Amino acid sequence: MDTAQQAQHAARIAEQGYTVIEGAVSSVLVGELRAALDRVEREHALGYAASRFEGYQTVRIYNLLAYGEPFWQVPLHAAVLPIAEQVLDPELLLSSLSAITLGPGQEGQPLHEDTQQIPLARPRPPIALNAMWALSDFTVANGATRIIPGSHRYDGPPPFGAELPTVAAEMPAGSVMLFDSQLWHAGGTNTTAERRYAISCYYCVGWMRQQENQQLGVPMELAARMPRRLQELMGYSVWRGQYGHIANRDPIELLGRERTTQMIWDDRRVAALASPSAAEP
Ligand SMILES: O=C(O)CCC(=O)C(=O)O
Repeated sequence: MDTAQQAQHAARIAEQGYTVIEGAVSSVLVGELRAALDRVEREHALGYAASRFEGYQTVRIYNLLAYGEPFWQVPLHAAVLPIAEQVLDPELLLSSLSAITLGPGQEGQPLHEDTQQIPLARPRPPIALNAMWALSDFTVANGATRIIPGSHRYDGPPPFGAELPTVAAEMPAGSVMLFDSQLWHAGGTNTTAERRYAISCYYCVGWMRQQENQQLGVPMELAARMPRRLQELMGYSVWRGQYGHIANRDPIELLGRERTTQMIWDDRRVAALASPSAAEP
């Protein structure tokens, strides 16, 4: 995807709260991810979730990075990450990576938005972006995500349990729907005999606390084997040269890598904070 197409997707997210990238993911990767989800579910004897929100007929697998390849490819995907960087922040973080497998009979989820606990007035610039990876065809019948286009501009989240007209985000397997966390949405109802496979790859701005604590949730030996950009997205990084530091060091050094970040206390950076023109070389 070229930069003009990326900009078009970013503009659509700003206007309507979401965009769909069809054909973003190869059928090979879709197949690998589905097989890996089935394997993890089997090996860890995972069952249905235990709350209405998560879905009594839904298997949720959290902390997916801890299960190794091929999940590592998801947050880094070239068709998606540059758009998220553009919409949110070049120094964005992965907030969570989880699978949402809707089983037959799963009822519709309550409408919500993904940052409704955050105590900031709405509408606001995007602070989190959900990339919903369709690993099955998403159809009305199997519970395609329901959305209310434009609702990212509303001044609050939906009242709990509200029944409102929604649109089904139907898309072929291999598509990714990117939406501003403020968009009102919900998982649909699965009336088919098949499972609806999806991965939610949820990014946030670099200054925000991540939903999943990946630095503790993913063993450090495993994290050390990941590509550097993924390590940074997990939180082995420092935002604007300050947030996330350990005694003025970049946590990426814990994984045996050299830091490239210029820390805030470097004289030139401090001068730039006081007076931006002072930072000119
Ligand atoms: O499964 C879906 O389509 C949406 C799920 C969702 O929005 C959530 O669990 O927060």
